[in-house]
Amino acid sequence: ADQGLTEAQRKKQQELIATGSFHGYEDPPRTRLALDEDDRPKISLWGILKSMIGKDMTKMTLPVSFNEPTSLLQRVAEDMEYTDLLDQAALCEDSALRMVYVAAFAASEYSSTINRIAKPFNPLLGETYEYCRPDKGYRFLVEQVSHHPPVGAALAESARWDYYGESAVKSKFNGRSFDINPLGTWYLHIRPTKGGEEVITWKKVTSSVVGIITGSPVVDNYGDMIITNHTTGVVCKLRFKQRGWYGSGAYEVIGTVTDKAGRPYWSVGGRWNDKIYGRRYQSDTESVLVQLSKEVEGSAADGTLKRVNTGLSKKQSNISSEVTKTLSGPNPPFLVWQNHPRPTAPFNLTPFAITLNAINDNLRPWVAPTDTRLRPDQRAMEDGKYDFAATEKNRLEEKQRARRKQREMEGSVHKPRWFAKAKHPITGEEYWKFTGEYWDVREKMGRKSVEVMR
Ligand code: CLR
Repeated sequence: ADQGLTEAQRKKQQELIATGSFHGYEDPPRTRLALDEDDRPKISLWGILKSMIGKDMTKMTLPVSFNEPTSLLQRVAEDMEYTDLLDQAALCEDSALRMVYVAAFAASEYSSTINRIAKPFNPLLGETYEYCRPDKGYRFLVEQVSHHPPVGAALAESARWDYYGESAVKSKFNGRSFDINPLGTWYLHIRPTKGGEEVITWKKVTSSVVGIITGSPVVDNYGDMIITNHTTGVVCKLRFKQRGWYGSGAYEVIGTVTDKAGRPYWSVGGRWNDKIYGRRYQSDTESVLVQLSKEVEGSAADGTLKRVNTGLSKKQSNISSEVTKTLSGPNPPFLVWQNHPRPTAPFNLTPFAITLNAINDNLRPWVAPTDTRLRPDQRAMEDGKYDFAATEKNRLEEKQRARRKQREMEGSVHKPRWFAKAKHPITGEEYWKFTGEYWDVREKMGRKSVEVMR
């Protein structure tokens, strides 16, 4: 599998394999939950939230039926759904074009928020979550390093890239909308097929639950995202439009990629719930790409690409002259990203999210005792045992409180197990540095368990 890999890429891949990261992941990812349908009681969000104006999420006690059977740590892992884009980014020879794929990746992270009006489980302090995909060639780890405020430290690694950062959110219900402001910086190291490693950073935009009072809540994601390549000076300014009245502008994202001198090279545009296109920069270009994502339909990603490039589409009759002109003109747009299909599923989970909490006899001996997969409350929720989920959730949170009291009495502080604070060599910001131990310890402990358990 390491054919065509550069020296640096091969070295990383060897490291992933040598540390046994993929042990336990022999079975294909899960495709469905035990439950066919979640029969959670439908309670009005406004009915329960109206007494919580001004509160943040950690201070809200909500009935467990407002939860979904994922944890915030697993929601971070959901960023991994479209890592193919990062592999493609590494293949680009030109740093500016590479940015188009990175921008699409940064936007693709929001596609999973569609129809997910539910509260993920708040991770316990010290809780971890690992997720490996031998078929995609990456491993992922996240640890809850602080409880108040809640902070997760994450790192994903693969032959062609590393992705890491801090998942810390400030949330507040202001009476109309429930706003979630991510604080941390996300880092991407790309090892391109040609040229040296490049370091790229960005911060996530605001997520907001709107339409609470009218009884049709939806998640909106909006704001300006600046994606900076610190190595080459390439920048992408990506704007997530805020949803307007009657849903105008919903999901729209547009951006321009500039080089280190500020010259525009590429345009990016589309909708984060559907498709994103790229195109050589032209002054008129971004709104056309958004229009394109609305008018040109297609199913298979490359199928669409072909149709778009030749200007042919099933829905051609509905295509505006503006888009037709773009398709047949110079610098035709190309499809960069397309959302995976979303079949109906319990809790409206995406097919990718369904894979996250799976555990089987192959994996059980390898995961850390702190892994989210072992949380009984979340497992009960996933199986539709909501009352048991609620009592177990209470029990675990009480235990956590007792541990905190104990620490306070002893005057000790919790120390994260797998990450440590450090100053970032490139941005100068404080960040969570992986201490490098997790996978080695996992391999050692896992081997022991396998010996005992089989
Ligand atoms: C958005 C993508 C970011 C990581 C992230 C962090 C917090 C998540 C948010 C995402 C999506 C929306 C979210 C939020 C926490 C709470 C909120 C799940 C995944 C839900 C919709 C709030 C539900 C409201 C309750 C009162 C029921 O990279």
